[in-house]
Amino acid sequence: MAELSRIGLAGLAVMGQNLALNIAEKGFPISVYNRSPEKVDETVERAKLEGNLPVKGFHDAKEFVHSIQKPRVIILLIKAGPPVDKSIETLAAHMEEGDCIVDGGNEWYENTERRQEEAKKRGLLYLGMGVSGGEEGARNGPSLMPGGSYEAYKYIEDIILKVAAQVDSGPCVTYIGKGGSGNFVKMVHNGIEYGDMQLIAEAYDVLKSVGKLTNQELQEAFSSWNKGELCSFLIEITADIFGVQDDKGDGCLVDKVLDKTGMKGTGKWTVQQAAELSVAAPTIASSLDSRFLSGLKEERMEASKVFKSVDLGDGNVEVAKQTLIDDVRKALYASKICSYAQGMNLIRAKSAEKGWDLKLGELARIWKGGCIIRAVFLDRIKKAYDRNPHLASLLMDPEFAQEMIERQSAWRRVVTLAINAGISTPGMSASLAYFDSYRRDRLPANLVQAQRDYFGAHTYERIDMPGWFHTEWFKIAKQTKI
Ligand code: NBP
Repeated sequence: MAELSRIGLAGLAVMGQNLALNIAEKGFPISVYNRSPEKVDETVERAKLEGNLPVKGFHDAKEFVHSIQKPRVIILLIKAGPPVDKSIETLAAHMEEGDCIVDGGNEWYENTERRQEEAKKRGLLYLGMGVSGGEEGARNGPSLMPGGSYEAYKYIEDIILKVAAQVDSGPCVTYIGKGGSGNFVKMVHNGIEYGDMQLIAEAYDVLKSVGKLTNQELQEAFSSWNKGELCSFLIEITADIFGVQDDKGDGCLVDKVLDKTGMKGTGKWTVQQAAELSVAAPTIASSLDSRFLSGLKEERMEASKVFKSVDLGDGNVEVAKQTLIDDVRKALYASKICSYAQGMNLIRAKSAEKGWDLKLGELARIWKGGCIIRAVFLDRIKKAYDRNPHLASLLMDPEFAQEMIERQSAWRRVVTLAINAGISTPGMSASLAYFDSYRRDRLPANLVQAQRDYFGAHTYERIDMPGWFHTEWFKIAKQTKI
């Protein structure tokens, strides 16, 4: 009888193919399966070419399942939603009690929780495992966020500890928590990624449109930033992008790319969850709004004609380049701290609601490598939560607070400059407004509450005595009206 594989993987598009090869390379024989058989053959072929890796391909679901040692573990890397349900139906028909399904897709956490219940009825264990790092991460070491059955996690722990990205503080994987927590954490990771990308795009816009930096100067600025506090995958790839020439015409390719951003849904879910849980996440929300507005390309082109005659400045401001580069770096860093504070607060709120007991510092640790938001900065976030696991906000950590104080003048200069030049910086502005609201002991919310009581008798509290009050604002105002 042929030797059984240690694990199976179904769904051999970009992510599945690369993760399967990664698992095989770490010494775990793997069986692979895909709805369309060509991808199975392609994966087996790649396994041969990339070092005769122990990958066995199957075109038949039953043969695939039976080729895996018991208790069987099958990782799914399939388009989230109904295709995952369909695949589970196909595969679970051949699985037995004690076997385990690991969904590695960007799934809505409630779908995972439903499937966990359904799997339990069949005697199967279930994990929802966020996988980040794209194609490259999947092949060479992703950040993994498994949540759900702890028993299933322990059964695959030896594999995922080796497959995950390795950093100074260990493999970029940990058992996240119960239920759909792995998917939820991956979703917020993606929301933070949206925020990071938007903030970087705004830094680019200010430097290019106001500072008149060339692509080469932009590349130099981003490369130098990547040697300091902003050192991260996204800053590194941004610097690279400015150096790529157009192979179909003159100049840099980035200038020919259509200014319309796509999306697959995790950013939207993050903002919806923030609203659901009453957690302010304005930086992440502004990144989503920016994607919506970017989609209105034709409308924006018409609007640019209508408003052309209005003198908005449009970047015609004289600035010293190096001073601007330094200011934008500081504005980007301070804005980023606010964005991560929002994401972490969202995770904490969900954890409290669901009783997941998520460890925020540990999440920052597993994002240090492998994933799209990997950054030196995450080590500092981990340390902030190590210093105080009950930190109300990252902004309240003494080290981050000091950094915000040191950067706020530059940050205000950049946002003001952009506003005066007619260049939108929704992420940086939202972060700054978040910071300014958070740090003030008195907000104009007193007036909003008074208005609510005026027209809706919603009552209000006072600053000088306990209790709830209602005032006949209308009557008093009419009596005293001049
Ligand atoms: P896709 O999300 O594009 O999904 C393609 C896979 O789903 C193929 O194997 C396809 O089979 C299979 N599939 C579909 Br579509 N409908 C199916 C059905 N009804 N029954 C069975 N299989 C079906 O692949 P991906 O980009 O590799 O992503 C996989 C998962 O990982 C997704 O949840 C994604 O959100 C997540 N993810 C992606 C990235 C990334 O950078 N791409 C990063 C992190 C996470 P077929 O070959 O027969 O059509």
